[in-house]
Amino acid sequence: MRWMVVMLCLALALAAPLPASAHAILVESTPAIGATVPPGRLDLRLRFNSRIDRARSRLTLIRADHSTTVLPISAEGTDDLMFSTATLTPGTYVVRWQVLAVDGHITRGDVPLTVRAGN
Ligand SMILES: [Cu+2]
Repeated sequence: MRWMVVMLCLALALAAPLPASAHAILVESTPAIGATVPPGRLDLRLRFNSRIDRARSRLTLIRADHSTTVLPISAEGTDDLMFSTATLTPGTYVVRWQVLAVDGHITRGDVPLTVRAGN
């Protein structure tokens, strides 16, 4: 009986998922990375592979002259999403995301965008 318990524990341990690399990776961006978009209001949507702590995450808009603006992160949607909006004039931009995943790891990355009239 005792042996059975040991075997069962071992089986469960082997079946358990690996100690997750659950830190957040960007899986979808709207607009897409490198996209060209028309000037005006931009609706930004970033989707990650895991839940994130939006209160401790950050979106920063970086302009070609290196000036930056912190973008507001909307509270709508599920915890794996970040929504924001910005009003953009023609030029090149980078949206830099930094997120805290539920596993406590911070990840960051860039979504470069070009804003151009009359695409
Ligand atoms: Cu992690």
